[in-house]
Amino acid sequence: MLASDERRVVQVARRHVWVYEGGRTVHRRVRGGVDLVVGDRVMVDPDGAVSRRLPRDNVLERATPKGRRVLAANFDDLVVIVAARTRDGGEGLVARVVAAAYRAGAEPLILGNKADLDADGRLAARIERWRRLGFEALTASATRGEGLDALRVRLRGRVACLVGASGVGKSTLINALLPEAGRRVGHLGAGGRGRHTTTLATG
Ligand SMILES: Nc1nc2c(ncn2[C@@H]2O[C@H](COP(=O)(O)OP(=O)(O)OP(=O)(O)O)[C@@H](O)[C@H]2O)c(=O)[nH]1
Ligand SMILES: [Mg+2]
Repeated sequence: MLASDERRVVQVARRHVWVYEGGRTVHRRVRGGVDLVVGDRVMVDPDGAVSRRLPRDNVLERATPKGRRVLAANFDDLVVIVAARTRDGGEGLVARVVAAAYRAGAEPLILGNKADLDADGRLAARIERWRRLGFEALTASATRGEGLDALRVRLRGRVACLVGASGVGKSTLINALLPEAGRRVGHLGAGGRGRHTTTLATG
């Protein structure tokens, strides 16, 4: 929950942010020295500028040659998306994101998308393997709408951070889950080479 003068950052670009307030996304300037990521809770001054970041409950970090970089903050669920017939980072990426979720004190959720392309059952077998290991893992088809009801129920009222390789269907999923997503979703290019992107959705 946010206090009345608190806002949630859904998108960041240098000294500008977009914050979710009153049911829509509003552009705000950021005062110098305030470093923001998607998910940050901020205070807005009477003149409309963002002047202060509230303490972060948790963060998603990425190791870079220059040290650790914060990618997102204040999320309940960290969802790692893989997909049938897609270069998706494999089980190594899933394991890294699950570990990051535990570090952040967030719930990891593994989502196998493009189930409609899974004629050979490879995706289903991967998801089943994670389930047998005790992890929460679901399958879906963002384009066909399969599995989305379960996902909606699971994420309702929570803040989810979606992570996955380019092309696994993050944007398609968000658009299917939150048709009004333009107002509630921030996208963040998270890889040095843009290989992964991070999306934060507030439900
Ligand atoms: N067959 C099938 N195609 C899908 C599904 N979900 C997404 N796609 C397709 O996969 C492609 C990539 O989807 P995006 O939603 O753009 O993927 P993304 O993860 O947002 O990719 P980046 O923004 O590059 O990180 C698009 O052509 C989608 O239509 C699905 O469930 N089934
Ligand atoms: Mg996308």
